[in-house]
Amino acid sequence: MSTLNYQERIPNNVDLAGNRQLQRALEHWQPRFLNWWKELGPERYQDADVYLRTAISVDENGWANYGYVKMPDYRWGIFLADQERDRKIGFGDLYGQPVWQQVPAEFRSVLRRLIVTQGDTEPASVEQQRLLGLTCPSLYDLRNLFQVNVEEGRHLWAMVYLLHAHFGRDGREEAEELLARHSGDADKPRILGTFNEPISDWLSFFMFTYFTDRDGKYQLKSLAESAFDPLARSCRFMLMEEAYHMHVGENGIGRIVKRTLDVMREVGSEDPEAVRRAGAIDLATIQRYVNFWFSSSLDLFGSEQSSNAASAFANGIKGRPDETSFEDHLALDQVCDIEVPDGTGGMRHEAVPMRNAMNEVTRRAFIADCEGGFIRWNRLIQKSGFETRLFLPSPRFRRAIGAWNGQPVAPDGSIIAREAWETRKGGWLPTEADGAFIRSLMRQVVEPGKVAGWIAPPARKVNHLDADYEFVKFH
Ligand code: BYC
Repeated sequence: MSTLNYQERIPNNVDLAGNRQLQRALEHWQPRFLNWWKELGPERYQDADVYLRTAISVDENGWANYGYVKMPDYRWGIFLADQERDRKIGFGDLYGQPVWQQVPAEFRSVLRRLIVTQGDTEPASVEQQRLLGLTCPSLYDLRNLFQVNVEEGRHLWAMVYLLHAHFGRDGREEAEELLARHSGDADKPRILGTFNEPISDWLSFFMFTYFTDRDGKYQLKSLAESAFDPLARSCRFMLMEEAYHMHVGENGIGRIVKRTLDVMREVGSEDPEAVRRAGAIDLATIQRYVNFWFSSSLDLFGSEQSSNAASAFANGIKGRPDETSFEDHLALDQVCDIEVPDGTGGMRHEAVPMRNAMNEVTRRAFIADCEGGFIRWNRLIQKSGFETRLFLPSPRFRRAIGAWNGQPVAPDGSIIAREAWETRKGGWLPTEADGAFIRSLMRQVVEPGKVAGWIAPPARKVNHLDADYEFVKFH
């Protein structure tokens, strides 16, 4: 197992010291990253001591340690999962051939595009979340936010390393651009839609970490299958950090639901107004936020039919998540049944060659994975004796990419008239009034052990420490 070298300016397990040119290039990029972090990273708390985990090994057992760190001093580094000896390409036309340690010239531009797209999401999410610390519901949540943020920063490092090490001058230019585009910027926005949406409240943050970080999980799983071994190894290690981000989302939503149910019992009603008057978030509003973030995250998988996805699969560049669980790694003779609008207000089925449907295959795995939280939250609601259930809307609802782009579809999947969509969408998606109400709840709570009134106290510990621990020390 390779050790992580923390003696160097850039911690790494890639023997950076053995390649002076690359080391110098990355040391040149490092201060730019830090400037970006100070300017567009978490607002106000750069001097605070935050109880953070830092990777110390790439081994799944005991890979991190915990301690107080000022965020700008976090040891962002370059960590790749250990190399698998004699690893072979696991899918596509090149199945069974040795994986690549260098980028083949013919796949250079497509690999660069994927790495840049992946890399672009990481700083984007930090930018989206930069003001949340000012309204955190507890110190525990503040720490979790910062943990997620520093790790997204490290994931950016992972992609920047690949660009610098394998793509020469273009790679260095792309690395600069990753710090030049900004979430929501009118002139230089982030590449993918969801990463330009504002995350200005904690309900959105938990939805984002539940749904959008889970897109991250599935994209990273697909890239972890890549024949380009340094990319596969980078993604394998990123997945270990990513798991916690989704946990933050699931736990956060679960705690909100729990608090809402307590209030519903207190006021003896499911009535949204009554729940809001008592300072909690009604289930109908939670459902509207689910509808928004789930549909936005579905778009991140690309179109159901994609020649990009087909050639990425054929060429061994991007596989399916958990490729080994499939029997047929060539996927040449199979088809995937997809639903498309029939052009007359109805729907028809289309059989798409499997390779062209790889985005849809990945999206379906993501959707199935999203169900878990809903089973748990609905169990809580049921136990409390209430009728409402939270649910995932139809994948056809509010899509902006693919066959259902711009189609008027209700959350239950039925195709409706455009006028009906316009009049009813306020009941399905967060309205301005919802936003104003949620913002009115967002008041900072930073006394150890105290929690805002709209969310239940955390039940989970951080590294064996109880929720009333002083996770962030201000100065
Ligand atoms: N918004 O053939 P198509 C994460 C573009 S999240 C805007 O349908 P393709 C994280 C697409 O780029 C994971 N544009 O799809 C989470 C293409 O443009 P070009 C991020 C979009 O190419 C939380 C065109 O439409 N990682 O890690 O097979 C916090 C036609 O595309 C969108 C990745 O995404 C959209 N939603 O697949 C922090 C992995 N969707 O090239 C981090 C790398 C599609 O024609 N990316 N387009 O100009 C990919 O694998 C692919 O680029 C995509 C699209 C899956 C995104």
